[in-house]
Amino acid sequence: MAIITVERAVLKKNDDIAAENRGFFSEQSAFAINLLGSAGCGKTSILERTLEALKNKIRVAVIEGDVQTDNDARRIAAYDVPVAQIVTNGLCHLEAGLVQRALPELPTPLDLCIIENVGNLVCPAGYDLGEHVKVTVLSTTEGEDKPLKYPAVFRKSRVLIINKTDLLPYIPFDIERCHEYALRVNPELLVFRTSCTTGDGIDEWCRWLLANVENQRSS
Ligand SMILES: Nc1nc2c(ncn2[C@@H]2O[C@H](COP(=O)(O)OP(=O)(O)OP(=O)(O)O)[C@@H](O)[C@H]2O)c(=O)[nH]1
Ligand SMILES: [Mg+2]
Repeated sequence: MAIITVERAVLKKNDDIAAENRGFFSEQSAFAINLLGSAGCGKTSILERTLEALKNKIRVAVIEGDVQTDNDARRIAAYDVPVAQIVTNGLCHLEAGLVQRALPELPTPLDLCIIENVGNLVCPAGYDLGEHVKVTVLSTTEGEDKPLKYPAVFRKSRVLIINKTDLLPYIPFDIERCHEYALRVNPELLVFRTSCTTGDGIDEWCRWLLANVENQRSS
C-alpha cells in the first residue's frame, strides 16, 4: 500500500511539472512532441530526416534523452539545430523535471520542440513531459505484434511511425497486420510509414508536423 501511495505522489509531482513545461511551450506558441520507441527503432534518424526538411522553414529545437552518452545530441548538432542532451544515468525514461531543467538551454521563441525519449517501449509511456502530442516509432524489425504486447504507449500516442519500410522485402513483417493491430489498440492513431534510408514517407510526416506547428501558432 505504501508503495502505491509513493508512486502516486511521484506521478502527481511529475504531472504538475509537466503542466508547467506545457505552459512554457504554449506561451511561445511552440508545438512540443514526445518521440518514443524502442532502442534503435530510428528515432534519431527520423529527427535527422525531419531537420533536413524543416530546419530552414521553422525554428526547431531538440531535447535528447539517453541513458548514457551524448551521441544523439552530437548527431542533431551536426544539423546546426539547438539541442540539449539529458543523460539519465540508468533511468529508463525521461521525467518532466529532467525536461524542465533542459529548457533554459534552448533559444526562444520556438515553433517546434521535439523531445527524443529514452529508447524503451514501456516505461516512458507513464510520464507526461509537457508535450502536446506523443509520437511512437515502431520499426519493421521489431515484429508486427508490438502494439498488442505494449499497448499503453500506442494508446497514449497521437501518431505511429512505422519505420524501416525499406527492409520489408527481406523480413517477415506484415505491415498491414501491424497497422491493424495498432488501430485496434487506438482507433484514433494516425499512421505514417517511413524509411530513413530511402526517404519514403518523410514528406508526408513533415507535412503533418508543419500543419500542427501552424495550428499551435494560431491557437
Ligand atoms: N534500414 C534502415 N535502417 C534504419 C532506418 N532508420 C534507422 N536505421 C538504422 O537503425 C539504427 C538505429 O537508428 P537510430 O536513429 O540511432 O535509432 P534510435 O531509435 O534513435 O536509437 P536510440 O536512441 O538508441 O534508442 C541505425 O543503424 C540507423 O542507421 C531505416 O529507415 N531503414
Ligand atoms: Mg536516438
